[in-house]
Amino acid sequence: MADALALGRRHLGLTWPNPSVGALVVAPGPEGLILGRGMTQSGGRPHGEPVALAAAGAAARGATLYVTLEPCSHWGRTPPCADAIIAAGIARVVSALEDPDPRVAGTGHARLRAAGIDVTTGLLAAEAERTHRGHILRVREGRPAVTVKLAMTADGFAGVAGERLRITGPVANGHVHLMRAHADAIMVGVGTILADDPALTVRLPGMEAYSPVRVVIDTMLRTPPGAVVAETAGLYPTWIIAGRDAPVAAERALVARGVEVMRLGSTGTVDLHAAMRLLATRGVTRVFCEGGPRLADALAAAGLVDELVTVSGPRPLRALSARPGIPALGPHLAGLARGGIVKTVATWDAPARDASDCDDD
Ligand code: AOF
Ligand code: ZN
Repeated sequence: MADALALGRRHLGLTWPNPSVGALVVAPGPEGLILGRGMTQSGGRPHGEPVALAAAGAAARGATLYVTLEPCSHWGRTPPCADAIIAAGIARVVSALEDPDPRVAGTGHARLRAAGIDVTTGLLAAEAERTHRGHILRVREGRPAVTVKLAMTADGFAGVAGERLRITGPVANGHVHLMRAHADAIMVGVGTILADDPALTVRLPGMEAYSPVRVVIDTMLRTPPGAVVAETAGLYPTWIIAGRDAPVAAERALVARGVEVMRLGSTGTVDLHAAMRLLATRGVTRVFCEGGPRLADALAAAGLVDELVTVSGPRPLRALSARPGIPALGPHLAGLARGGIVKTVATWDAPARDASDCDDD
């Protein structure tokens, strides 16, 4: 099951609105010979099980299927996975978790049992819940799972107002690109666009297809039409979530670049709960928020942070700027971190040798 989970995690970020499910067909007997591997494919179909069954072919008859989420029992673009498993002659199914999707919700396991298959559930359930957290939250709460990532200096600052700092080096940046790849959407506040003009794409060799949708929270549509995220909206989707009172002319200029502007009814700042609901409606299951610190803390205040990742640079702020810094963790995020509710992953690496080693984001 651990192998099936690892397999499924490889397609996180590609399969939304569907979960990324891993499946292994294993021969009966103590050797545990793997006959077929599968995971949910880009865009969410085919599901993981038929891919693994096809790889195993006729050898699947009498074999065991390990699967990280309950096989579906509903008709989508293809027949239910439960039917494919029965037709392949699988003798035993080991499943990590019941699928909370109301179209499934136990009926997949029941269908397999009714066909005489030996079904075990709950193996590595806690780990499967972590892997499928985006899917579970979208189904149960109508919102995506949210990871907040903040880069910080060795002494805990996110930067200084109006100045662009290179805080982290190439190893940490590679780590961040991998985390981006496994998200469905990258979110930033407009302040980050104005300060850094980031690209917010995945620039790892061979992983370009993993670039997520870019989402900017921008109440008054201050994103310049010349910003990188607007200029490249034709290549990588850019969605800007704005308030009701944002100027129409700004919207037109952004839409002309291929940006999708979504207005929420609220006046004042964007209602982050409403923004998350909107993203879930659009199929987003995993959001990776890269700041800035104000948006990150507002998400924490709204109870919308599931995981906090801090990426530490090697230098203290005074080595980077003489100006007063903005603390990376605002009061609400600091509270979450202290309470241990949120996992903190620290990455530290050597300073970049020169600017070309640094990430432009
Ligand atoms: C599986 N195996 O690999 C995945 C499943 O829109 P559809 O028809 O593709 O169905 C999507 C639902 O199927 C999704 O909400 C989730 O409940 C389940 N995903 N099920 O048996 C898979 N990805
Ligand atoms: Zn299925």
